[in-house]
Amino acid sequence: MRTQVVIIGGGPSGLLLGQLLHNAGIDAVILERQTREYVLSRIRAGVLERGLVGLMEQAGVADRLKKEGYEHDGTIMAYDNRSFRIQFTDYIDKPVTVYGQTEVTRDLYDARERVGGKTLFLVEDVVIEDITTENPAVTCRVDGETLRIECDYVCGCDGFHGVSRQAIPADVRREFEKVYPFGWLGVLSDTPPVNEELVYANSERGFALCSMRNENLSRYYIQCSQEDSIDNWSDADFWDELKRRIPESYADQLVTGDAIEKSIAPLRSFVCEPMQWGKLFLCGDAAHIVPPTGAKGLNTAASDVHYLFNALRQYYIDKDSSGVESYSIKALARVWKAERFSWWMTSMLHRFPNQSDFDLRIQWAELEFLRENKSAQASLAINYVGLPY
Ligand code: RFL
Ligand code: PHB
Repeated sequence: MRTQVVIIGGGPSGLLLGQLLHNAGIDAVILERQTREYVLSRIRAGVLERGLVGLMEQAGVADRLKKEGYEHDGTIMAYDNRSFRIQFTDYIDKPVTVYGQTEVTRDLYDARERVGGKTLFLVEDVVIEDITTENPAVTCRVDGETLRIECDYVCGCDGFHGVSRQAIPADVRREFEKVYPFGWLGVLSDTPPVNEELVYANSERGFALCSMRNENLSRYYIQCSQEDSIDNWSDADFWDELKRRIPESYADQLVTGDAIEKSIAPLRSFVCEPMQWGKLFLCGDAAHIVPPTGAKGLNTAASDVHYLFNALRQYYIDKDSSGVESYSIKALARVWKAERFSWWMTSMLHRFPNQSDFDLRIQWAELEFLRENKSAQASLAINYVGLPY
């Protein structure tokens, strides 16, 4: 088989890139290790930057997002049983959109089916071959058969645990990593959100976040230990702990119900440099991970898609290879700023083991400064709604 671009990974990055390429008349095959149903069962991001919404529009898949997404022009920060609001639009003329990653992915799969794009599911043993030559290929096993796909370029959109990153030789690849000494326990429930906007809370019992998907679907998170298991958390225990971590004014309003999903995610910052090697480009979580505190993971994957799509469009349509040559440099410049913001939000809002009284006072002073100071709020707002591409 031959195609122009092989995309490894049918998560949001791979699908969005595939749709943009399709619309530009560039042929791509997507290889996904799981089934579509499995990919759609992963509950992840909920907050979309304007840039991602723009890419969904550009890809022609934003109709439902426009109808069902909620625009938020502010967020609540809470600490010490008090809270304050940051109005993004006081500082930047853009809101964020609350619309689940599951729905983004569903819209992209539906669009891909409509246009008849080739997606292979349940692929195994994906191997990238001859990536530094003019004739790269990807081999894999599907339905017990071995398949070899020759192509011009390979896009590694296969997430943190994928195979693409490993195709960059170890002596070329530089990895930067910070693992945080805690995780997030998340619950999705068929209940109305406790507040119209997200509430990020620093409490002496640890971080908590109140988020949502729609008027009757809430998403809550609490900081937990790295070793914790969802078996240790009954629904009642979760709600009790959440109430202890958010200001009383919110706890009193909290509507509880059965958890329809419960999971624990580790928190990590990670960047791989470079993000390209020969004819291979890394995109999204395959190249970088952020802790979810700043809502930047999916959004940073989207900015990679923007740079990569433009580079490939320039190569195929304008016959100009300058974009494909500079992809890694352009993408990484923005990635590191998202890394910094996510690290800062995480450091300000969580309780760390062995935090001294000094560390706690500094954290408190950071939050006080943010509450009182317009420049500090502007910095949060500009980063949260998303830096320009
Ligand atoms: P994904 O979503 O991991 O998709 C990769 C796909 O590749 C497939 N795959 C392979 N396919 C073929 N062959 C192989 N060898 C393969 N290996 C893997 C996988 O099955 C999968 O389908 O990466 P992608 O597309 O780069 O997307 C990244 C986002 O999923 C991620 O950054 C966000 O979910 C992070 N994130 C958030 N991001 C935000 O922007 N805003 C948020 O509010 C937000 N909240 C979150 C989050 C992530 C969370 N968790 C669970 C880590 C909240 C949480 C709790
Ligand atoms: C979510 O709704 O899942 C969500 C929202 C904001 C974050 C992280 C996750 O910072």
